[in-house]
Amino acid sequence: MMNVFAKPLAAAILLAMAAAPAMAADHEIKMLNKGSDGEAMVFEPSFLRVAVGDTVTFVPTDKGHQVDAVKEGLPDGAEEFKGKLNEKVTVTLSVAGAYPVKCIPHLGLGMVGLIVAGDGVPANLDKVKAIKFPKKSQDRFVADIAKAEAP
Ligand SMILES: [Cu+2]
Repeated sequence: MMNVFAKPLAAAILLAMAAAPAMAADHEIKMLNKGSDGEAMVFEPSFLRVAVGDTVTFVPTDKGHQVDAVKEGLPDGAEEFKGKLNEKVTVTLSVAGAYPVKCIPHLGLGMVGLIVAGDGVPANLDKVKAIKFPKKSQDRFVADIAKAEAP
């Protein structure tokens, strides 16, 4: 008698566990005057791939930085975000795609980054590639885009 009920119950529990979404993770990106590679004015890491639904926290480890989404490059339907100077900002990446970011005070010094939510080549990558930054930022951004294109 026990087995008649236990088996479907066990199956139901397994199914529920498989269907439950994985716990969303939080990832940290530091805003630094000097990166661990010796480069000045960086998001570290400047490229990051996360799961859709994860959060990313931009930490003002050094003073004088902020983070802005580069809105013209965001995935369709993604929420724009804009941090104040020295503000810690947490963003939920609920839409799959690439999220370009910049630090306004240091845009001329190369302080940009790219976060990809989801697997594969992001659907909005052409939009991201169309963004034009000052040279130092553009050079770093192109390197980040190459990482976004890698599986
Ligand atoms: Cu900065």
